[in-house]
Amino acid sequence: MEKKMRVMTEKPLNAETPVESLRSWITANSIFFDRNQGMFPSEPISLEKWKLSVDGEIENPFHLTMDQILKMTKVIVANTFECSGNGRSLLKEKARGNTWTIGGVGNAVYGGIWLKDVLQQAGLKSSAKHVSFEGDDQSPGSAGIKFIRSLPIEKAMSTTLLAYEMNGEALPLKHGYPLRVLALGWTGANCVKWLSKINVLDRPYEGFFMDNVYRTYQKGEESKSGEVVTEITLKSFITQPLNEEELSAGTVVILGTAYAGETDVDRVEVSLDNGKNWADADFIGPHEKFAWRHWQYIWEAKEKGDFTLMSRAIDSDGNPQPMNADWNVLGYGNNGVEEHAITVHIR
Ligand SMILES: Nc1nc2c(c(=O)[nH]1)N[C@H]1C(S)=C(S)[C@@H](COP(=O)(O)O)O[C@H]1N2
Ligand SMILES: [Mo]
Repeated sequence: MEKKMRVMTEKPLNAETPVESLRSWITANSIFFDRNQGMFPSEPISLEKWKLSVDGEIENPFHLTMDQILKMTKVIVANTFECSGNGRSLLKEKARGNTWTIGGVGNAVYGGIWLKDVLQQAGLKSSAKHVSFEGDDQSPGSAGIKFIRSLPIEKAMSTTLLAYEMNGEALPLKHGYPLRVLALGWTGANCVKWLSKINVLDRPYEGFFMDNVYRTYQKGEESKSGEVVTEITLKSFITQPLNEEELSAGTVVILGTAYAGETDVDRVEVSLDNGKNWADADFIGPHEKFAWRHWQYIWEAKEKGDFTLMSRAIDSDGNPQPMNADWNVLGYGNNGVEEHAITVHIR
């Protein structure tokens, strides 16, 4: 039976995927986390009315209909996608925002077109340095401002997808129907839903959702002085057993996941004694460039007692997942090993 999502706010809808559902390599559309700044369209827009406009620092401003998009070369990509604020409520020092635990992440197989194919058709001028995307939310954001985000031209011209399909179905309404941006390996905020306008710019887009949020800054600093949140940080966590689960002595199958944005995860280690000793976990399941890697570790739990379990990922450049996350005012990018530790009771 499918577990229920944990709803943090109803209006707008912000809900996280239950841990149990993160054990599957593909996260089903029905259970994929929801993150909305505003109310999403109440019903799907008719494709006759919808079009994507492309404008700005380009030779030929034009627009594309869905029919035209569907005739372009289709790409299928598995991508793990995480909200910048995922893990926020696990930080030791409280940070402002939705109380994500670990379920603000999921992995899906998307179908769509490369953004670069659209931009090449547009003919970029030499002044083209950033690309902004506008979403068609209803009254978006507490600030009542359109959800507009930009990406640097290098990301836009390489691994950015415009997706119209999610796990073999039309992109669900909640997730951006009919078309959304997917900056592969980058956090959710970089992936505008209900995409309607693309604007090529000579500088980053300036606006609320670029400058006031989705930046890492410290207390007493201006939000704009912080870095924009881009790539997903190296992280692993345990999905089985659950935190505070009571288990019988014997074989315990520890399951988890690990991901590193645009980088590859090389290894995952597990500790059964609060970080004193570590042993290698085994990868299980598919290995795709932008997708998480699931892993398992078989624990012969002989003794009764309380145990603190941890996992630690190491990326292909040899960087380990940090023991503690770098704190920032909005609590973005919590990838700390300790913050994600769980306790289990062997009875
Ligand atoms: N138009 C629009 N796009 C958006 C948002 C939004 O509020 N409006 N939220 C962003 C954020 S912060 C995240 S984490 C992802 C969430 O996508 P999902 O709801 O499909 O999981 O969408 C991003 N794109
Ligand atoms: Mo997000």
